[in-house]
Amino acid sequence: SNIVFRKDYTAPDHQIESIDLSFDLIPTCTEVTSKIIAVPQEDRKSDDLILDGDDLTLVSIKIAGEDSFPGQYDMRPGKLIIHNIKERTEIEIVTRINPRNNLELSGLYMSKNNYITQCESEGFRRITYFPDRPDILAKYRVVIRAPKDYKDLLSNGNLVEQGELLDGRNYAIWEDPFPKPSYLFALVAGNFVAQEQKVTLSDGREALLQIWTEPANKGKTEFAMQSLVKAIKWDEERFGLDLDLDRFMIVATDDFNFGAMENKGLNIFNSKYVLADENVATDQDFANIEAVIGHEYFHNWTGDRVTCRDWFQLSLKEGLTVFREQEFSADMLGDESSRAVKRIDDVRVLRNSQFPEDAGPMAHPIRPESYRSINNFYTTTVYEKGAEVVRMYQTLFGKDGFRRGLLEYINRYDGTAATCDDFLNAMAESNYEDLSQFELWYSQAGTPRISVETKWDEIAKTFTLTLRQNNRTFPGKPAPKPLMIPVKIGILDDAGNDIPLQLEGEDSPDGTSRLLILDEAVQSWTFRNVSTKPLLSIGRGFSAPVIFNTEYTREQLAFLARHDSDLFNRADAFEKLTLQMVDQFITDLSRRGAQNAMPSESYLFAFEDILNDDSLSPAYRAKVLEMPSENYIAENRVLIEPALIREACDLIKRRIGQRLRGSFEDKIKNNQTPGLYRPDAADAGRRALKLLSLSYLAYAQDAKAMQQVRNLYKNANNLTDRLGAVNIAVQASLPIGEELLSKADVEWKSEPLLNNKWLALSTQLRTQRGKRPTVDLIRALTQHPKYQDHNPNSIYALLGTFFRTGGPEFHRPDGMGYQLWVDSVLFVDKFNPQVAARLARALENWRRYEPTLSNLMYKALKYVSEEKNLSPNVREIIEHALT
Ligand code: HT7
Ligand code: ZN
Repeated sequence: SNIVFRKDYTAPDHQIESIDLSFDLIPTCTEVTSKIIAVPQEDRKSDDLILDGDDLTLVSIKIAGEDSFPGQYDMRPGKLIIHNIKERTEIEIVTRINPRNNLELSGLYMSKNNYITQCESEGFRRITYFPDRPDILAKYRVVIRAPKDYKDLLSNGNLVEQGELLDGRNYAIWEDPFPKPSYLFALVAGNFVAQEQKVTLSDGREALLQIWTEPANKGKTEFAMQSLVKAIKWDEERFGLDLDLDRFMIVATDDFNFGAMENKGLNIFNSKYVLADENVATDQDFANIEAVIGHEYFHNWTGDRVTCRDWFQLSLKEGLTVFREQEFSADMLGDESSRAVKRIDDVRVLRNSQFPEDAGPMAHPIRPESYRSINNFYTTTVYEKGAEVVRMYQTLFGKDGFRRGLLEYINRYDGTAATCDDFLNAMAESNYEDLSQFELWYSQAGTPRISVETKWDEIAKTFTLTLRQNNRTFPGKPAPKPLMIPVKIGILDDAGNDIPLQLEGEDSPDGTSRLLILDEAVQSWTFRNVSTKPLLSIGRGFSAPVIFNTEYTREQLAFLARHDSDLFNRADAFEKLTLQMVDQFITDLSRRGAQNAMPSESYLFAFEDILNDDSLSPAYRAKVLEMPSENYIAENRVLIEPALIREACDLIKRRIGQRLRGSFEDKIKNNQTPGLYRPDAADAGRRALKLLSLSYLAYAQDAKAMQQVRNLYKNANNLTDRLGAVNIAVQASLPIGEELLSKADVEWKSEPLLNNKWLALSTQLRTQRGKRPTVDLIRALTQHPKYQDHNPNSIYALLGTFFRTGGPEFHRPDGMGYQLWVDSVLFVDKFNPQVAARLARALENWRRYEPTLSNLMYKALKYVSEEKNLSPNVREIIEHALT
């Protein structure tokens, strides 16, 4: 397979005005008839109409109503080329496909006996021959015929007709009034129940909302429906963007490669982002559902109405829509402290998974330059870093300026396929700003590092800040240029108050937070009237996706953690303090005999201070005091030693639990959530602080805490607590860990959502001396009835979680973890290359591990690379990892 380059883009020679599709649904032999109107473009380079096709059986072609004859068309691998299309021409193509065999879950496939489609990014070509590229926008009319036991036949747009055919089968006809790219096509057929609701839109129109699920899941869609209504209202209020359809549908399915899909008017969701009640979903799941429902809905404008010219522009819709989703979730929370929790969470995702990507072999700009398989580029760089880049426009221009720019972009490009440059220009022009340098965020990969230097002149009362940016260089690429980086800062005085900020040349101070624009390699700013010893707070609210290399002392970090008026930076200072301590523990432990190591008194003091600060919300305290993940700690070290990281973390948690017992017990007592379960932020925050406290006590092997964990499991009226209890028990290696896990195995009724939770929990079992290695258990669990061999959610829950978070249980010096990785990647690649490629990424940062492990990882990668029939998806990941 070939590499595709962004620079090679050329506009299509033919547009498709409309497509009439008809489906005769049969599991192993569905017939698809496609009638397209092809329109040659004035400035075309060729009269050949090039159609894509993958895994199709061609039955017949008619051109302009006539049966085709030899020489009128040619077949090439993956292409059907129809010659001599010099005028507007109708072409009818009949193909056969096999949805039952489609385990890739791309194109038309079956989930149990229901038919589902997934067309982004290149699935439509697995349904019929078509120019499957996002800059071809056509009007769709769809006829679905299915056996009479298929009651619900859905597609995009408006239902124009439905009924029974003479032979007793059912049919439905749908028409989508909005031209769309093929990747937004959707079809669903099956037997569902629908939750329905009507909403009145801002212009007085009424729209019908429907959430379709299998009958067994009736009653689990209430929260998703509320989320959808909130999302509709939010987009109206924040951006003046209304729902443009009379009907908006969501379908939930258990078999899905990704989170969800924004097909026009017919969103298809992984059921874990739709279905919820207190027994199958945790607080985090509820929050995710609100976010993903919002995300897909917001795509209706940013993705569907304005789409992408080519797949290199993916971040144009994804970065923007993630940003809109983040703002929506934050607005649903309201108060400052909850908003800070959301920001901390989003930044953790970025630092935990995007920073390593940007520092590793798969690094790419948010607008990639080339790919082998576009499906490998649905990455945290394109999504989350892309969202940070979009956020920077808002940081630069304010909410009003951002809204003006977004609406200008939509006005200019409505109904068309746009580029990242188009977005940038709309933003720049509607805010009268030159953003030519800002463009580099789209073309340069790597996380910028900024060194920070400060100087206080006590006599002159000036404070000078010098920032120096350093961007990652890539062999064979031009040297990186300085980026335009918005840096939000504040300065604290020695009592912890913000100093009013007055730059040299200004007549009077203006505010206590300032946005500095760093747009050169090195830049300095001098502030006046700084009469007490100042302490800098930098990158407030995480104003840019960069790393600040600051050289704070422990005391300074503890001071910021206590006083910074910016809640994000308070948390950040505390995190830095924790990371410093973890480093110290690792150093001590590696020299052995350091089992007595203790966190410093000042650390414990800062910790307890936050824990007991009732002016901070429980959610915020829980978020700040949670130990950084082992992966995040690894990311911050030069050499990764998983066993040492684990040992240090466990020991620190044990010590904290021992020392702060009283405060933790107090938090457990005071953060109960009696009465009916409510998934709102306030109650969720209390549960989080309670579980956090219980967890530290469990690490201290506190007898009372163990009893509390057991009781919590038994008496909980919700899954957050129940699952939290098992999680604590297994992670803290409590004697009851395995017992609770087996109880949950039996008691959690067979339900895909719960099965996957249970599988993921099992991966957290710690291997104890003389006991069966966890890796053995994971391998054995691939035969467990809760595990579905071909189901992506199963694979991610068990294998994905283990490879990503398994720590020393996965990174074993005997290589058994990597052997399971090899076997899994090769097994999954045979039927679902997209999912296999995601699993494959677990080893890409092998170079950073201690030599014994990195050697074994290298061998595992090499072994996979020697497999002859590797999919292009997995091949691309492995090749990058090895070069
Ligand atoms: N736009 C959607 C992407 C998606 C996808 C991509 C590749 C393979 C399968 C997929 N399913 C959905 C999801 C989104 O960002 O909203
Ligand atoms: Zn998206």
